[in-house]
This record gives sequence, C-alpha cells and structure tokens, in this order.
Amino acid sequence: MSSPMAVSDQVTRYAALLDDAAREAREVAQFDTDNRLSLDDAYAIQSASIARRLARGERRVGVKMGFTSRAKMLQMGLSDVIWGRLTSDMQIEEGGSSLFSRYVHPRVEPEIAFVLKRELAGDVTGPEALAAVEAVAPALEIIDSRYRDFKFTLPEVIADNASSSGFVLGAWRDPKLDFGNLGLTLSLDGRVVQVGSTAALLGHPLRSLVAAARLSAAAGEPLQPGWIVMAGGATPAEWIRPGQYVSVDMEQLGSAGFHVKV
Ligand code: OOG
Ligand code: MG
Repeated sequence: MSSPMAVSDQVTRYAALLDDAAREAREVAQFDTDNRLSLDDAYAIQSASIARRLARGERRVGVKMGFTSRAKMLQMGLSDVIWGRLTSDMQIEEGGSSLFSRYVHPRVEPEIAFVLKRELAGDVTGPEALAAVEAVAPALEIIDSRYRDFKFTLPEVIADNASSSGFVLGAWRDPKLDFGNLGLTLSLDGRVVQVGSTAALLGHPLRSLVAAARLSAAAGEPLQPGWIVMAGGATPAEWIRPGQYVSVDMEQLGSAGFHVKV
C-alpha cells in the first residue's frame, strides 16, 4: 500500500470482499500473503466493512475485544489485543436459535459482557471504567473467520472484524457484584467442554473494558451509553455443529445459551 489513492482503493476492495463473504457465508483466501497490511490499514478495512452493514440498516451496538486471554492467544497463535465492532444483526436472543448455514465454520467461546450507562473514553482507571458500567452479563460469542481454515495474520483478522459473527447475552446483573474471578463453563448439549474463569481476561475483565475505552476513543468512536462491550473469550473456542444447544454457566451471574439450528 504505497500512495494514498492505492490505500483507499484497497480498503474499499477488501472491505467489500470480507463483507460479502460474511453475508454469503463464504470463505475467502488470505490476502496479506506478503505481510504488507499495516494495523491501520486493517482497522480501516474493518471500519469500511462495518459502514456497509450500517448502510444496510444495521445499528452499531458496541465493541468486542479479542485475544484478552492467554487461552485465546495460544489457540490462535497471536498475542496482541484487538477489537471489533458489534452491530444489531449479530445479536442472538438468549435461549433462541441461530441458523448454522449463516456461518462458514463457526466456533463459540464464553465471555462476560458489559453494558454502559455513560460514555467512557481514553485512558481510564479500573474504578472509572466500573463507574460507567450499568450491568454485567454472562455471554457467548460466535466467531466465524471468513478466511479459509480459520487461519489469518493479525492484520487479516482485524480487517475481518475480529471474526465477529454473533453474540448471546444472559440476564444483566448489578456490577457491584465482584465479577473479577468467577468460575465458568462452556457446554455443548449439556456436556462441559471448557472450564475457566473471568480472571483469565487480562487478570480482571475490567482491564478489557479499560483497553476498549482507550482503543475506541483512539479510533474516534468513544464507547457510548447503552453500548455493549464483550470482554473476550475466557477459554479456547469450540467448534459448533447443527442441532447443538450451546451454553455458558457463570458463578453468580447465571447462564446464557442458544440453539444451532439445522
Ligand atoms: C479472533 C477473535 C478473538 C476473542 O474473544 O479472543 C476473540 C478469533 O479467534 O478468530 O473474539
Ligand atoms: Mg471473542
């Protein structure tokens, strides 16, 4: 990506490629084979692909954080915290269902989610971040990389909106509850497949919210009241299959789940 003209052409082209792939549940080949995509280019592609969703009538509803646990970093072989943008069409009703055919090769991971009651931007402390939280909830994220074999470089996954595909939120709870180290399990058809803790998220999930506030503000999109922030997968992600019921159970916070519809 050399001249500014070439940059904007490429951003538009890759944003369309990834957005179409997501819409049609079709995989694409990795395109940064010579490692030339910068992180700024990658976030520009992500932003342009989200602009296409918003132009189709989806609403922006928040932010998702990625690679905030060691388990996820190890599973995907990448170690930098990344973020993506959540839109209204990604939300799956708690206890509802999502069609398997909407996805290329979906995986699920247990997370904790925040909903904000006020704007949160820039370099904030943990207590400042907590003061902006309206409520917390157990959550599931469905990640579905658009890249063949779920393989990507760091800029590629950023361009692909950090593999965002769907999310499920359990009941909202009072953030006064100490959610820094809550045990959790991920189950497929009632069988526990992953065990973890909210402490896996940078030592405390609030640190993920602090990072979200900094990164979003730096991108010119400060976290807004009413926005949801997904703190990141606390365990490695699991493949899901048609017909399964997927659920997360979190100490004190309760559970959330959905059916993978055939
Ligand atoms: C990238 C998204 C990472 C998380 O919670 O760490 C992520 C991926 O693993 O495909 O959502
Ligand atoms: Mg995630």
